[in-house]
Amino acid sequence: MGLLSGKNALIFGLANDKSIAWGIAQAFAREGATLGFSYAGEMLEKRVRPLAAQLGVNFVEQCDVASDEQIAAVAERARAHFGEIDILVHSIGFANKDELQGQFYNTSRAGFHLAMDISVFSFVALAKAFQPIMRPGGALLTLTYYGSVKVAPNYNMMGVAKAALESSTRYLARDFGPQGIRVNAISAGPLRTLAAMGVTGFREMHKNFAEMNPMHENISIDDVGNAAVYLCSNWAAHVTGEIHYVDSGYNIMAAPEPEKKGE
Ligand code: NAD
Ligand code: 0WE
Repeated sequence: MGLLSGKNALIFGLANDKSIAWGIAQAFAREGATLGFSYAGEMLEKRVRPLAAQLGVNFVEQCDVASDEQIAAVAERARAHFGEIDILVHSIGFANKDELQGQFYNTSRAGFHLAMDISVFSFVALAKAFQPIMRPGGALLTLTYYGSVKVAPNYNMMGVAKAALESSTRYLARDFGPQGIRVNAISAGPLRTLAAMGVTGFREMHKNFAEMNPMHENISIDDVGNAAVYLCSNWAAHVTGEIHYVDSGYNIMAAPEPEKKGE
């Protein structure tokens, strides 16, 4: 018996085998969940289909979360296919590249709106669309980053969006509490995913992260997957509205270790 046996889980944000969504999908499959995937656009279909086949997933639907119609359509298809859903994972974030470098004050009105729409409102909109088919005892989960709390150079607009996402997690937890549905977020350390590639200074940030954290180790998408299993399982009953760090303890440190003599 897996920790998620008998549960239907829908995962949004699968792009390729480096995606955090893929780490979560593999861990959920191992724990006996029945899975469904949703991906952003046609360009990704050729990557997502083979991954779905690998785990025997036969619900694979396109949904651009910028569209109310596509969100309504995927919820309707999920109802027809699964009847009810126990777990919904939101692993989606996007800002224009221009908003992820230089001065934060240069963020454009349109860029601000886009990042908030795709990275924050989409979680609220999915929660609303799936609310009628969420089973009591179920869970919603999203992915965030520490740049919401402290300034991460160049993360800029996404930091502001993640702060709003974390707050949305708490407000949704209040809304869904009476229905017996929990809402949480995982704040993951830096991972070499598609969304991190081409980001100014990412390599160095990844290296500094390992040097700064108490465990001196980077994290993996499997680490995030295993934490997601816990948060979405019955073992986390009554854990809701939480921001759960999977970051080798990076967020607890106020200063790096002093250099030892001879180093
Ligand atoms: P990823 O590129 O694999 O995943 C991001 C996903 O967002 C992609 O699948 C992309 O298709 C999807 N997406 C973008 N616009 C969309 C739209 N309009 N409609 C539907 N889907 C859309 O990268 P990832 O690192 O796995 O990112 C997943 C989540 O994890 C994001 O919220 C990201 O902010 C967060 N996160 C990432 C890191 C990291 O270092 N990589 C750390 C902490 C949190
Ligand atoms: O949340 C993220 C990724 C966010 C992201 C990345 C991109 C790059 C490509 C959102 N939108 C886009 N749009 C693109 O066109 N992370 C936590 C990873 C990340 O991104 C950074 C980071 C880290 C860490 C951007 C700047 C600085 C640090």
